[in-house]
Amino acid sequence: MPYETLLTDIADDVFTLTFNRPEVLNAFNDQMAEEVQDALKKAERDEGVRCLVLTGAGQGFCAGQDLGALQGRGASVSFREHLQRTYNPVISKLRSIEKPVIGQINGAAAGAGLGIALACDLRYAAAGAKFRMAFSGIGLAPDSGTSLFLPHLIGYARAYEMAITNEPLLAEEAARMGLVNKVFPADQLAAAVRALATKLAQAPTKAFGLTKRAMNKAFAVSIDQALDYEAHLQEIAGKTADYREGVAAFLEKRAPRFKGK
Ligand code: LHQ
Repeated sequence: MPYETLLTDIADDVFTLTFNRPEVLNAFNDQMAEEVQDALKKAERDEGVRCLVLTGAGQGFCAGQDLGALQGRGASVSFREHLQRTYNPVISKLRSIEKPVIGQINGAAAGAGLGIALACDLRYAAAGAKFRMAFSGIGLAPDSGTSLFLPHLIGYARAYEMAITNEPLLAEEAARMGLVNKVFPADQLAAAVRALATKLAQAPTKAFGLTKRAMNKAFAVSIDQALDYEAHLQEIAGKTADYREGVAAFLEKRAPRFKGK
């Protein structure tokens, strides 16, 4: 398939999607958001796909929004619209696709990239992979489903702590907390995921899809309601001076000076 920001592959009924912007740890630009949506829709429709694997090329899994690309678009961007057009459909699709989705977390997962990792059904991670909320680092509120999935996985206090300290969590600790299913040495991760994915793809995947539907239903707030509410809050956070300062400081590689405004 002719994607510029992704690699895709189908083998043994397993669809593998690899984010492929390794120079920015596979951070998202708009093109990548469009291409991921297209690839997921096709994988959902394709009866020859019975399990999905998401991973990243190079050192990272996905660093969320490409801050350079966003900065280049000036102050007029509506974050609500941005989220509704980019990450929200991706997260929503990952949850509604009735086939198991495995996150092969080869490296850092941050911001919307963490949201994508958490929206997968299972996470197998490379030893040392970093999980970071990242939003508060640039003066923003959580989006991409992180406000819903993270407290469910690790409990409110640890989720809120991760959000406000912005400290990265390493794969080993993430596994102890229940955020990651299993950790592997980096050079064994792909083989472990492949073994699991090929096994799942030959299993009763219709029942697996219904299991996912049932467990989605058990969220007190629906996934789409949570995504809409996040987009509303991010519209507010995106208009603050702290957000502008946070992104400028990141790109200038200096510590931010936040004012709480
Ligand atoms: C990057 C990025 C990046 C560009 C690393 N962009 N270059 C979107 C927009 C609208 C509304 C609000 O919501 C959203 C959703 C979001 O995702 S907002 C959050 C955006 N993401 C971040 O703020 C993450 C920032 N990055 C990090 O925290 C760290 O880089 C992580 C934890 C991902 C990785 O840490 P390290 O392994 O220590 O790598 P590094 O920091 O040295 O980064 C390696 C390179 O990647 C570096 O470039 P360089 O030229 O120096 O090698 C970074 O500048 C670049 N990079 N993230 N998001």
